[in-house]
Amino acid sequence: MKTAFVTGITGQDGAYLANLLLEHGIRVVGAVRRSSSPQVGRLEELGIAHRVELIGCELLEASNIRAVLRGLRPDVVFNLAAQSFVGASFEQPVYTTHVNAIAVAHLLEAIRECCPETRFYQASTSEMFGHGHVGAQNEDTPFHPRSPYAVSKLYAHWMTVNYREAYGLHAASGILFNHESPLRGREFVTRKITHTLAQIRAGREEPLALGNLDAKRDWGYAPDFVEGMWRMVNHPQPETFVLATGVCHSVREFATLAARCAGYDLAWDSDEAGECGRDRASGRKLIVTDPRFSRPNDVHHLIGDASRAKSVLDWSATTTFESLVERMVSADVDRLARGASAV
Ligand code: NAP
Ligand code: F7E
Repeated sequence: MKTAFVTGITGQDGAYLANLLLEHGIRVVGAVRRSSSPQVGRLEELGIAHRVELIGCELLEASNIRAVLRGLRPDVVFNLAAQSFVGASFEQPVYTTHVNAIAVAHLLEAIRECCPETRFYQASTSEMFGHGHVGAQNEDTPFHPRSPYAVSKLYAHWMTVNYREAYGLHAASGILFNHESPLRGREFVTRKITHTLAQIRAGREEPLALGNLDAKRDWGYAPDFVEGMWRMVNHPQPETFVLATGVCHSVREFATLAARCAGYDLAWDSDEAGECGRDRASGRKLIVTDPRFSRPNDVHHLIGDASRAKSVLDWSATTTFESLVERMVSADVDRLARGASAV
């Protein structure tokens, strides 16, 4: 492979994937949407902003995608761009559908027409499984999406499978469980917790407000997961793979451990305002619950079974939950100490 075209390059996975591709000696061209100043903070934090070529490409504009692919003829397209926040998809279901679903149809059509040899990776998600499953979810688990985000991603997943089956495109779909890192967006619960606790440690008085503390997720480390994407596009057959750690924890457990890493021993109790987490030493309320951060529908429990990725791709997650939380807290504490702006 010589040239990779990556949509969503400015996001968490886009930055780590670009880094990995560059390490493999691949030319990385990233799609950015129209803006007077693209968000290159993550690429800068990894020290690769100057090595990545950015190109304007509007994913809702079929002619724009075709023109870019015709000019570039990439060996592989990684479609990572998305309105990726599940909570926002309840407020903006149609916009989410356009970006996460319709744009994928445009991309697949453009590849079929302009460069059918190009390999394609679609960023699918464990959210497609939704709820109601006993045991861990794998490639054979039925889908039951519980948000406009999950529904839009399910459309894109099936389109990817269809273009593989109908036209023989090398179109892979990675069903990835939650993966986090110091470059995770600050609205997602893990980073919201680590960033806010670091701020509290540095003097913030306002407590951290969270929604559903009982939700459980299978949280892995993003750099492990982009390695899995790379292996999928290099696998001779285009297939669907689940990537996960196989271990799950609740939001409450994540927050408790993150607080410990930030120097607080949390005790949970409830008062008239709801459940809260207090620092045992001072009695100070560090975490409160706020219904504004709950969703009309939540997915309560997700845990993945990545044994197929292990046996076919020799992929497995290498970073433990404890090490992930520790890394995220120390990165946020360190950024604040240095006065660096948070990505
Ligand atoms: P992220 O940090 O939210 O990044 C999303 C990327 O999509 C950003 O580069 C963003 O560009 C771009 N984007 C958003 N709306 C767009 C639009 N209308 N047009 C063009 N680009 C747009 O997401 P991530 O965590 O890296 O996830 C990457 C992909 O994997 C997403 O498709 C996500 O749905 C999927 N996924 C993520 C996880 C996870 O746990 N992280 C798990 C499963 C699947 P701007 O910088 O311009 O906003
Ligand atoms: O929520 C609960 C929330 O927003 C995790 C995206 O990358 O992973 C991500 O989706 C859980 C949910 O991630 C707050 O209700 C409690 O149950 O961090 P999240 P997500 O919804 O799992 C999947 C795999 C993707 O594909 C998505 O693109 O935490 N929760 N309190 C909260 N969540 C947020 N954001 N904020 C809270 O205050």
